[in-house]
Amino acid sequence: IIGDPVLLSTWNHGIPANEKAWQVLNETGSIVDAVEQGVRVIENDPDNLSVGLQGLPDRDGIVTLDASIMKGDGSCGSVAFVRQVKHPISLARLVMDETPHVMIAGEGARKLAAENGFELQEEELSPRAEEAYEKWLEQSEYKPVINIENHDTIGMIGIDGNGKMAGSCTTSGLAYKMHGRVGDSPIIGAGLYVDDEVGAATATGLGESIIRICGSFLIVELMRQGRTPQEACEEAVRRLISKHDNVDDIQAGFLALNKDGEAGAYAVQPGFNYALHNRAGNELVDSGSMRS
Ligand code: SD4
Repeated sequence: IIGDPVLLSTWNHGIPANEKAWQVLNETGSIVDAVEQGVRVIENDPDNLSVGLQGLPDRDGIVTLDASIMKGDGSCGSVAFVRQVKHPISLARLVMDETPHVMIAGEGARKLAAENGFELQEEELSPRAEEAYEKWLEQSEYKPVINIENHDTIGMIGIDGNGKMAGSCTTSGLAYKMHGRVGDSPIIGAGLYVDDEVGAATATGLGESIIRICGSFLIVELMRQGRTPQEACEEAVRRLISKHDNVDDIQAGFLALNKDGEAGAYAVQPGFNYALHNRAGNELVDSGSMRS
């Protein structure tokens, strides 16, 4: 035994996701099963407007999902711009475990799901998404509102008691995005990165800003060079801000966990929180931010 298990998940819904993941880790001993099953709870949550098929649609009124999963040995899988698949995280797992590829997108991902017995849903907006979309159509203006429209992607990273790490990330992406837009969540190194030798990181917020700096990979590499998880997250936020003329309308938040089970978190704007589960319990923590 190297240490105690730790799970970190983005936002309030990190609490139920961690709860499930902790239970799965206890039952199966598998950290990758834990992070997959944990975020599935949120993919199933009818109230979540940023994860799963009940999420907000793109500007054409279509819900398209992105997800990724990674193990600390470097294995990874992801799906992007996929329609109708209820559990994209499990499809990402299938890409990792059963195909020679890392990333499958669009119609190919939906076909892969259908061929492997995944539940596909009729394309229909959830009542809450429908209502929000109708309202958006009145102006059809794309102005992301930080911490409201772009809130609630779930990213989870964890370590088991033997030093094995894994992470997962799943989202319906930015509300009212252009059809075909892919965010950071399914891009290995942007929305998620895990390396057993060092640690893990995941991201939430404006995907475009996270992709620019390879946010999650950057954080893991900074930890490799000796930064604490907290220092690494703060440096990533600094880097992100330095690549934009103006971050007034940009929110992005990062979570990091090192192989000693130490956690860190930081965001551009106030309002980012996460759930941390260890042997002591499962609690919500407010992250610090560069802006006040
Ligand atoms: C994206 N990063 O598609 C996602 C959105 C998000 O909380 O994190 N929402 O850009």
